[in-house]
Amino acid sequence: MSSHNSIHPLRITCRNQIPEASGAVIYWMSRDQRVADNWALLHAQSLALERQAPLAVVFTLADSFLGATLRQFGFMLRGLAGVAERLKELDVSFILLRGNPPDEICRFIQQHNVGVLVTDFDPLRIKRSWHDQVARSVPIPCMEVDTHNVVPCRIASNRQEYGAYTIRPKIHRLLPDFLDAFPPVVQHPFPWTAPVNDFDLEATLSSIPVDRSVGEIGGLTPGEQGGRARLHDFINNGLALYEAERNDPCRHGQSGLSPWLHFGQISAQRVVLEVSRHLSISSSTEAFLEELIVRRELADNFCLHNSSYDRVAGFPEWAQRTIAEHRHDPREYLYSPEQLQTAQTHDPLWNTAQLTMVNTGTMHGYLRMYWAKKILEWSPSPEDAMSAAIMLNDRYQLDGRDPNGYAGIAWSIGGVHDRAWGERPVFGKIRYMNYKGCLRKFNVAEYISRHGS
Ligand code: FAD
Ligand code: FO1
Repeated sequence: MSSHNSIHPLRITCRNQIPEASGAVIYWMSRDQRVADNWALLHAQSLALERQAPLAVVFTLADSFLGATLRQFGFMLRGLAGVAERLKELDVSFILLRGNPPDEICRFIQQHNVGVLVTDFDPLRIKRSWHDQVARSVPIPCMEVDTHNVVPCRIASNRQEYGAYTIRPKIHRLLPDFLDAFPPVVQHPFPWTAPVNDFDLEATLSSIPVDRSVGEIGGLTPGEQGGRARLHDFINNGLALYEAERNDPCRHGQSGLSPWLHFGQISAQRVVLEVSRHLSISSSTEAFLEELIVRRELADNFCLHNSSYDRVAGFPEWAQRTIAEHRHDPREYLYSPEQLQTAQTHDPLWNTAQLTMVNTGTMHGYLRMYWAKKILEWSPSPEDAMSAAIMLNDRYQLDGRDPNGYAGIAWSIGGVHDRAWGERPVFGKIRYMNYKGCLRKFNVAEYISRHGS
């Protein structure tokens, strides 16, 4: 087999039963915004080479996307500018369409002689509705490739998993089959004939009608290059300390890779291949791979198999019951989403974490749990807590609007992937976290003095 057919067939899902038609191949890029290590792009190119057809990558820029602001659109578009440049060097056209994504893709396929559509897997509701609409509207085969997960989400499990402990053995058993090396994208010999406008980053950035009150984060390099640099810095300076320091918000013990992973600007499989290469499997490496592979793929499994992944209805039975029993418990403190957004609570640690997220676009993983659990405690209802936590998370986090976020918030507020704990007011049997617990875990005063506004 030529190297271009080396994609594992179980990464590919046919989204409609239409036989192949002649014409160009397009990869409708969305979740995995990178050229290197991208199985969807590699599959699209192998189809185009077999058919001796042109290949184009099409990105549909939605005018609004789950409340994203300039902060996230800026990071994404700057990364896409690098993708466009790299593709041009490979004689693969990059086409940016504006408007409602599924409508624009259908129109594009009608206007151009396109024979096959390849998309990248995404379990989010909005993306599945885009893909469903297109698959049933166009007269050509539509294929979905899971290039976000090491073990494809649809293969790891065919149902919602209870927790890391149930999906872990399934993933570990399949991992060796899917930890294969990536072939390169090659110079494409069949040029796209229709005229293509070059991607104009500044014009696009200044013309998108997004909320500009949440500004871009300086000091980060968006795109594939920035992701690779972050990875190598983490491997050289952070990996060995990961296990010891990852839960201490006063240390920089985490990798900081989530923005690049969220936008697919770096492949999780590439991270696994690189990390496993650099260190004999130490307990720190194992702890990191547990988060990167098992926890992350558990989040995709949750969003794929639970249509209420962002609602109280998505919580497990035991959590629904305990929430109902404690729905009318008196709340000692109550805060509106506006008071939370502006960090007007009585808790200096929570306020510091909130303001850190507002100002830097990120929050330490340990504090995200504490942050969300306090929103449950200080909101009038679990429904209010879910909408406030999701709104704030997706408005300010650079890595927001991600299955990891919906799963992380549902874990914190609704016990998803967790078990029942000792019963207490408001939380019921949902795992409780409090200030005193943080004092035991890390130097709260140091965190507040270092990060406080
Ligand atoms: P590292 O610890 O270096 O981990 C590396 C990668 O592994 C992460 O980038 C991520 O892809 C994955 N990972 C790590 N921890 C988790 C986890 N608990 N669940 C799933 N994947 C994980 N993650 C997001 O990507 N976007 C979000 O919007 C988001 N919101 C969260 C909200 C709450 C309330 C909670 C409890 C967690 C949330 N997480 C979210 C998960 C996790 O906190 C972040 O992925 C992590 O802190 C990102 O920092 P890092 O890349 O340095 O992580
Ligand atoms: N995907 C798109 O195909 N088009 C967009 O315009 C778009 C905007 C966007 C903004 C913020 C953000 O966090 C994600 C965005 N995505 C967009 C989707 C993203 O690539 C991922 O598919 C999901 O957010 C994660 O599953």
